[in-house]
Amino acid sequence: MTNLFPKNFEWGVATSSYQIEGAALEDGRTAGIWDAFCEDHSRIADGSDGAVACDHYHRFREDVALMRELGVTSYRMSFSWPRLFPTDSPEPNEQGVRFYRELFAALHDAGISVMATLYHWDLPVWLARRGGFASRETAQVFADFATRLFSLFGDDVDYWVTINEPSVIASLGYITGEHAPGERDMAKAMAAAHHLLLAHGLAVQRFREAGLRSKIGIVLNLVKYVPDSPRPRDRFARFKLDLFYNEWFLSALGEGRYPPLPAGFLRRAKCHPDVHHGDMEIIAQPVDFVGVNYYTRARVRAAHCPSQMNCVLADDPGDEATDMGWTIDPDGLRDVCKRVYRTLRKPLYITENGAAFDDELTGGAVHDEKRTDYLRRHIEAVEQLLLDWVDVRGYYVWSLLDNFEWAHGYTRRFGITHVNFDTGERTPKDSALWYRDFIRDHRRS
Ligand code: PNW
Repeated sequence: MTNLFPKNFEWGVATSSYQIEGAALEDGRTAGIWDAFCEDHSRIADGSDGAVACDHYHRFREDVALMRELGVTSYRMSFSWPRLFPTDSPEPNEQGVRFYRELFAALHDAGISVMATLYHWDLPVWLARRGGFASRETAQVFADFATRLFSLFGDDVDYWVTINEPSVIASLGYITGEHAPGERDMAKAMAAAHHLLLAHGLAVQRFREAGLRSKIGIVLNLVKYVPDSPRPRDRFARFKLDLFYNEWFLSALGEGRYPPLPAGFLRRAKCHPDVHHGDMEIIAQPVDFVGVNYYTRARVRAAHCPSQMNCVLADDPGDEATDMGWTIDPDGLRDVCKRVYRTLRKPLYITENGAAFDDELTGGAVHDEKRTDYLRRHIEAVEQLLLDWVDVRGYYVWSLLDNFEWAHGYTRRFGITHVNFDTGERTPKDSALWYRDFIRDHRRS
């Protein structure tokens, strides 16, 4: 069989700090905005939080061993900001630094490369008190944080990611309030989106100044939006969601400008972000790669809903969906990657792709055929992209482990490894065994 995957293609798995680490208040870590958000238990489906999660902080060696068994070539993780900088002092928390050093050493010994995200939603409460990303100052504080991490971990990291999914932070964190910090304010959402992009650009600038050999990029979540019907109002609704979730970020990063808006749109609502002279050049600074998180396509319909631009998501009857209610559409991965590649012209990594299903652990195994099928079909879409001359250089499954799925708590399982949240016990699911065999048959290094 032909193997289209190039040499050095990264086959990976992904996680994030708050979703797996636990040890929330141990070894000097202070609270982050997710710890604070979860204190109101009504916000999380099962009233849970990430205080223990997968206890990865204590079990990371076992988790690296799992990755070694899988034969992955790369691991995408994120740093916990409140673990590394529990207060606004520039001195890092030594115990936090030690944890990531030990993790990177273990990965290095296993021959696994590291993709490290600086910000995967774990904002310290001390910084949230100063306004978090709704405040412009946070972009500067983030740049200083990034600079310290570049000097602490330098080339232990192969790929740096500045920000994970600015569009999801802006929408779920600041429009719907489903995620921390739980705001419902369009003006704040637009400000946060701008400050997240600015933070990204400033960090890239600092990275170039540091002169590291590793690479840097950003991770975007792209959704393939389709209109619920060919009616003009549904097509306009689709256009609006696509504008704010996808095009806004692509245009800023690729062209150094926000897309033109339909007349009077945000300005009428006084929501357009306050863009200072020079901001857009900082934002559009060249990156080394772009990470694409892709899960689903979504149908959009016009409806009376002023807080959400009069757009709502419609059901996708008859189409298969995961337990998140997300429609399975592997072709959507092709569409969004082609679009990102066309606008940004940078090597792509699929930095997250995966599915939540209600798995059952029986007799020491999890027969998760649906997840295997999801992964197989999306990896086939990646092969198609290579045939379309799109420069895709890696694919990371979300996630290595079942973990704390934000507002859904532990009720949604994305892992290819089952986690028993009472005992912490890990069991590779059938999908993990399938992925292991697939990598064995396709890696070429
Ligand atoms: C991504 N949505 O988040 C995150 O990067 C992960 O931390 C998360 O676990 C994963 O996807 C699965 O949800 C998203 O509602 C969260 O559209 C929500 C949405 C999209 C992405």
